[in-house]
Amino acid sequence: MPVKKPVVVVTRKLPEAIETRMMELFQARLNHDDHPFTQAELIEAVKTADVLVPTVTDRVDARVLSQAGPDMRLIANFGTGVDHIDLATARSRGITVTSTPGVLTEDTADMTIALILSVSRRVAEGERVIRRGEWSGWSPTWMLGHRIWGKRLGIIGMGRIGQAVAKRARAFGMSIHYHNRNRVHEGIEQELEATYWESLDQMLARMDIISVNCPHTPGTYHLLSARRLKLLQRHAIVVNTARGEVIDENALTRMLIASEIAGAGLDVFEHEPAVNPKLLALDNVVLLPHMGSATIEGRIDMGEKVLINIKTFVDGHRPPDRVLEGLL
Ligand code: 8YV
Repeated sequence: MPVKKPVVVVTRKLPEAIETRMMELFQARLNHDDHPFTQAELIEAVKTADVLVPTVTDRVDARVLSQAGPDMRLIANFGTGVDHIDLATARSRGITVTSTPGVLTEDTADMTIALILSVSRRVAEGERVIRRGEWSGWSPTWMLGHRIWGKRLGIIGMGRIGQAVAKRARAFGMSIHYHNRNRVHEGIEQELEATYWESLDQMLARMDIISVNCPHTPGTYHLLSARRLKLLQRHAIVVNTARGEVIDENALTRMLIASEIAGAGLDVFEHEPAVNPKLLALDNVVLLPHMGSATIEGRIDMGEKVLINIKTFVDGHRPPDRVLEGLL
């Protein structure tokens, strides 16, 4: 007798190859028009499915999870960050949570460097000038940015992505500094010629460029608070490709308006998809709509990871990318 395939609800449209495989392997319910799920749709999904595949646009909170049906055993997140999932409630209900680490490291690091260059060398600003038809010709003292070669880069969060940023930044001639909960292995520090700062405050006060590469957790919420942002030098720039919540966005905006720091490159925001309107008016800011891992190769790799996590789980094995193991 054929075995019943598990019901898998996928909340957003995924690359075609992934969706096809999802249909072959599971009883998959796909989101053909790619609309973001409402809370009601999420509740309906966890009530009826065996597996939920959410993304960063879903708020899988306690209210949703408290209504999970008896078959809901796995949340196979499409993405690395899991701050949109209430892990404590998932744990209490015996639901395993997996993510997709590793496969978006290089793309996100690339985007971090793109933002560092864009802000320092005024790339987006220059492009806007041309599009507005305002370029009247070259001048030796016009549109001057800052050289990144020889600058100090302070990386907050020296995990996979932080290290990938450091490797690239070395090639661009920056010196590497970092703050992390734990000091990284000596060999890695040596390879990156990286300086560890136990005190984030001390590091912030001395850097030219800050890159946020840590996850958003209760411990990193507003890690760059108004007080800490004040420690930055006036010529410093801040780049964030991690999560908006790690920076007090209002405080950052106030400081940019007052020229208390020189610029910012933001791929993520505190209240996505809303962006503080005051940021839109600033020329010294480059804003991207959460595109850090947005490559077709990356999305397919993420999808493959989701498939592997689900398949191993439903086959009775421990999925490779467990964030949380349902212990019930
Ligand atoms: C993803 C991300 O695109 O993986 C993450 O944590 O921030 C993004 O790059 C998104 O989360 C997909 O859910």
